[in-house]
Amino acid sequence: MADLLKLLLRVAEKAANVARVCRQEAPLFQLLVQEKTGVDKNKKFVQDFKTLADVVIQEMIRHDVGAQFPEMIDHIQGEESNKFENGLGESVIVTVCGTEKETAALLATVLDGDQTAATLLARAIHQDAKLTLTDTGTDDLHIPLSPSDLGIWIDPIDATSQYIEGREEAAVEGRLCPSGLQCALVLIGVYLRATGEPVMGVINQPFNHKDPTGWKGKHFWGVSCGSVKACSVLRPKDRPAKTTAAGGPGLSVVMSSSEKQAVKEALAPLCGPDRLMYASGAGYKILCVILGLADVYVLSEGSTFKWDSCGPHALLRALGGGMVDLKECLHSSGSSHCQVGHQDQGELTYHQPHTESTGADHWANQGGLVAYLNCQILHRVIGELKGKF
Ligand code: 2IP
Ligand code: CA
Ligand code: CA
Repeated sequence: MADLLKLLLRVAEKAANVARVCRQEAPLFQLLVQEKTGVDKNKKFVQDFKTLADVVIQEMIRHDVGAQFPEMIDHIQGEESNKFENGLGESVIVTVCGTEKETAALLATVLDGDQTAATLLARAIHQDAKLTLTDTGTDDLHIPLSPSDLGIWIDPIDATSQYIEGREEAAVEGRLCPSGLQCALVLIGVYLRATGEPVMGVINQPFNHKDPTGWKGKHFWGVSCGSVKACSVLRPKDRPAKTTAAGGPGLSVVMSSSEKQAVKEALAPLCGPDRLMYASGAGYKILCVILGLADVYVLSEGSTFKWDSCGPHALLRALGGGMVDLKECLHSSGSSHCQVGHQDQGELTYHQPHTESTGADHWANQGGLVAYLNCQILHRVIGELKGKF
């Protein structure tokens, strides 16, 4: 299934191109922003936005993966619904058509007849992403998976609010970006339909850094399938010291700025000075753990969803870490998670909805989560949080 990984890297790069094109054209970007309503609304935000870019990206990924792996087409899910309402109140189903021209014509109906915008978008969707996979080593990978056993979760753009706001913050080497365009990510995760285990993940950061020709992106991938573990990011033990947060005084923890005060206070004593950090974007915070910019990401609420965590979770597992349901860990006795044979206790899974919930909450990570690379650190954090909130 190295072919699937390569395809996901390509479609994620295409998605990043679409995200960049939409931001480059200010009037186009204004046009694309629509307010979310109804049960799909993420309760966390008073104003949550849905962009046509989101919908278009998700449909493009579904289209491209379905074309190459027809066994997967009914098992590709994402955050967005492909129903879009235009300025005239008409409902349009957004799909990727056979040709660029047809897609442009369909998009024009969503964009109230704006041909320029529709043509620009359709071009980005139908363009073949030229991604040089030099750092990947994907050619030698033999991944023992069959498409008919797999499902996919897509978050076409995570940290939409940062994407829409579009602040251009200068990144500091070795430090995370608390907010800004860097926090916006394309997330694609592959899981086993039978067990819900995440086995492959791709993260594309469309706005990694800016050079004189514009914003440049970066991609990351990981595979964790039985004994096959591979990742584009170095394993923690192979990383040069100083480039990571690990090893300094105290732990480093990244959280949402809206995290409960009781959780912040409980974790502060574990952390070194300035190492209780805040950043936007659920996916970005997990990426910070993957890259060693933080030891753990702790979230006490059910405000993330399967599409936020599936892809990055696969990278954590590829590096020997994981992502657990916080509530489940707080209520379980002992520390069996690190012991042989119990590695998967409390790990998030991706195949079962919460049937009692409605709308997006169907697929929420309801018990909150902890993302980690080092199991001992996970235990210290869980131990510290027990009984505190
Ligand atoms: C959001 C986004 C938010 C995050 C929230 C996610 O996804 O990642 O940034 O909140 O949990 O559901 P926070 O930044 O406080 O962690 P989206 O942008 O796709 O709606
Ligand atoms: Ca998200
Ligand atoms: Ca999103």
